[in-house]
This record gives sequence, structure tokens and C-alpha cells, in this order.
Amino acid sequence: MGAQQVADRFAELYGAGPEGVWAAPGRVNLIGEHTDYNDGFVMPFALPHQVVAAVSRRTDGVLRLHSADIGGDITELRLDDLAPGGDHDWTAYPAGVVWALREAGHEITGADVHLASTVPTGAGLSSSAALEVVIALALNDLYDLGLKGWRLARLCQRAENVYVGAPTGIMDQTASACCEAGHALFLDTRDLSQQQIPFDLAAQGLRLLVVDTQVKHAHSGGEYGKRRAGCEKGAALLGVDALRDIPYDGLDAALARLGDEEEVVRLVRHVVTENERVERTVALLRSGDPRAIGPVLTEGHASLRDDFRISCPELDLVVDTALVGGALGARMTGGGFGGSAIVLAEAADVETLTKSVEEAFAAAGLTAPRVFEAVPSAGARRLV
Ligand code: GAF
Repeated sequence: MGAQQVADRFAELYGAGPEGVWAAPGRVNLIGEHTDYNDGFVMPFALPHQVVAAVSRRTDGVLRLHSADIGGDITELRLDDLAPGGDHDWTAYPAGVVWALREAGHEITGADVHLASTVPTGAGLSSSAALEVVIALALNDLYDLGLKGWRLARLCQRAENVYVGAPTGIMDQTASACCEAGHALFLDTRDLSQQQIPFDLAAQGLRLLVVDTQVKHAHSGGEYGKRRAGCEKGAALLGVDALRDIPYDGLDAALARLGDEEEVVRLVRHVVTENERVERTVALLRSGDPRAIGPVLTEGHASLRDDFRISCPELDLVVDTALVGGALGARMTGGGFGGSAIVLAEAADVETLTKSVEEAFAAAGLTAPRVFEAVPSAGARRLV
């Protein structure tokens, strides 16, 4: 979606061109799943798929929103009426960001917004975080708020947690705001320190495929929150601030202390081993051995399926079919209960692997998956 096209449509809708045009990407998480709300490690990278927003300021306390993807009329909201809770449609994400900015003391007097997105929705690729971040960045620039990187991401997370009511962590917004092209972002969600890890698979003859199972998921539903509550219970029982504080070599002792709390044992084991998998992935990429991360990704899937219990038959089918077909590794990515899986493969195997996954879905009578190659792309930025 070109900046000019979005700006032209803005002019048609609002009668004058926008003050600027911004973009924020969706993301794929390479490894580090459900660790972010446990103060742990994550490693996402940005997709080329993005939300593009044309935006102008207003001075009358009104927010007007329009989406090329949803169509229909312009939604008009009064800033003073914005409040968390209630039934929400897509406008809750941009409205929530404006609410969060004002709640944090930033003076916003209104905006006109027109958006267009290429990030698949409900696919575990952070379409909502991209929407939040693009609005936050546009308002930051137009109102000169001085917010950058994780500070911007924190406000977007607050919009999602409090305004929309989804108890998600900080990974997706930080990925959209901070990722760099050709890199994966090694993020410590405790102190939000970041390292950009070079991640150019194509140069090594490798590809990372995203397979969108087309099974839609949502984080405001109960299962995500239940996992989060279970992790918090585990941390409380173990007397730590967050599960991040359980070291990998102290895992057995910690699990023994949890006794017959079977569900908490599984959740704790996933989080502690997943943090170790992120660190192992970073070390392998740094040592120039990207093929070796394949088995780490596959281990991560087993842990999400068996311990965290958030996979689904369609995600397992992608992973199993890809591995049988010779993929180096595969796992579900994102929040789970549907959405997408990733497959690490030799470039030469991509066509055969794609075909075998498509055939497996057809044989199981499932909706055809959407398969595309994920190229680590730029984070949020001003386009015009
Ligand atoms: C979703 C959430 F939004 C993230 O914060 C993260 O918890 C992820 O699920 C699981 O790793 O994308």
C-alpha cells in the first residue's frame, strides 16, 4: 500500500491532504513465546506487511477515523468521551492510543486519520500492535511528544491492556516500533534493553516461511489471560517477582517445590526453558550457524503444544508436515490458539514444502493456508 495512495484517499475523505504519512509493521516472533509478561526474553522481527496511516491534527477535541480495509463511514469520537471498557471494534486500538497518550499527560487536541493495512488480521502477526504503533508515532511526531522506541511501545501496550482489555505483554508493540531491516530484535522485556541481531537468511541460502493457518484467534478471549494468571501464580508460589527469576539450572528444584500443582508446573517449565531457547538462538546466530536454530524452534513448538497447551491441530499439522518434508525447524508463532506457524528451510526446499503443507491441509478438509516468505523488515517510521 503506497503512501501516496493513502494520502490521496485521506484528501478525498477529509477535503485536504494529510500533514504526514506513517507506517508500522506486523511482526513474526522467531522464538520467545509467552515470555514477555514473565519479564523474559523474546526475539521478533518485523514483516514487510504494515499499517500505513495518513494523519492531520485537529483543534476541536475530535478524533475521526477511517480504514480502507473496513470501509464504510468515518467514525467520529470526542476525545473527552474516550473511556476503557465496553464493546469495541477496530477503532478501539487507535482510540485507545489517544486515550493512553492523554492519560499520560500529553496534550492531544484531535486528529483525522485514514488507514490501510497489509498485515493479515487474527493471524498472530500483530496487526493490532501495528495499528497502535502507527497512530502513536504519527501523534508523537505531529504533537512533538518526544516519545521513542519502548516508551512509545509502553503507551500502546497500555491502550491494549486497559482500553481494549487484552492482557498482552510488551513484545508486539516494541517489535513494531523498534525492529530494523535485516535483523531480529533480542529484547529483554524486564529492562527493555535491546540488541539488533543480524538475521539475513537469504544470504545463507535459507528461507523462513510463515504459514497462516487461517484459524483466527483473539487475545481478549479467556485462554491467554488464564495462561498469564497461571504464570503469575507460579511466580508467587516460588517467591519470585516473575518467572524470569528462575534460572534454567534451577528449574528442577523449582518444579519440585511446586509439588502437585500440575498445571503450574507445565507453565513454569515452558517459560524457563523458552528463555533458555532464546539465549541459545542468539548464541547460534552470533556464531554464524543459522541452520542450527532449526531444532531449537522445533523444541519450542513441543513446549508450547505439550506444556503451555496453546497449539491447535492446524498448527501441529504445519509443523509435522514441514518436518517430515525436510524443514530444518518449525513452530507456532505468536499468542497461539490459531494464527501462524513458521518454517525454517533450505531455499531449495521451499516449493516442495509449501506444496506438501497445502496438500496436507486439503487432505484434512481444512481451509487452504496462506504461505509467504518472511523477510526481516524495517520498524515504524514516517514515510512522508
Ligand atoms: C501475543 C501478545 F500480544 C504478546 O505480548 C506475547 O505474549 C505473545 O502473544 C506470545 O508470545 O502476541
